[in-house]
Amino acid sequence: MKKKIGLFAVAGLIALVSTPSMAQFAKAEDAAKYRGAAMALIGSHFGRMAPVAKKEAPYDKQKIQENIAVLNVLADLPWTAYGPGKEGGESRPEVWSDSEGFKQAQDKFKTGMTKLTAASDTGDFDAFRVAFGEVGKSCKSCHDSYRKKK
Ligand code: ASC
Repeated sequence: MKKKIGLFAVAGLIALVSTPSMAQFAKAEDAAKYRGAAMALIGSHFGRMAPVAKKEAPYDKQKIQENIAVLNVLADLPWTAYGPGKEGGESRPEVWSDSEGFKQAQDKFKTGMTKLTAASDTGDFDAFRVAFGEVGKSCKSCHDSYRKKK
């Protein structure tokens, strides 16, 4: 019995540190830094596929798939860091005042990522290019509405 409780405790601890939805931030500033860092990584992994989509670099099915696998992990990270009272950083107040619209923008991105993943698995360059463009549009429209202008 004792061993079983120990195992549950370990499993619980792993879930606590590894589940993004469990992420906790002591200060609003910490949350803003976290989502900024996650967005920067998403931008890097998304942006490195741009030359391929623009036909400036060769299409390599496996490389694209590997990159999209990383992106699929990163794509879940920023959203838990926009909780109540976590205003600031590059976020516009609309993230909180229009939380429904912000949620829809997240969903558009996630749907786009699902389609991009499926397209990249086919190995069809044009399918990849079109799906890549759609995700890019979702990034841009969300930034236009919810990110502070630089
Ligand atoms: C990126 C990045 C964005 C989007 C956007 C797409 O690589 O950092 O914000 O793509 O430019 O339109």
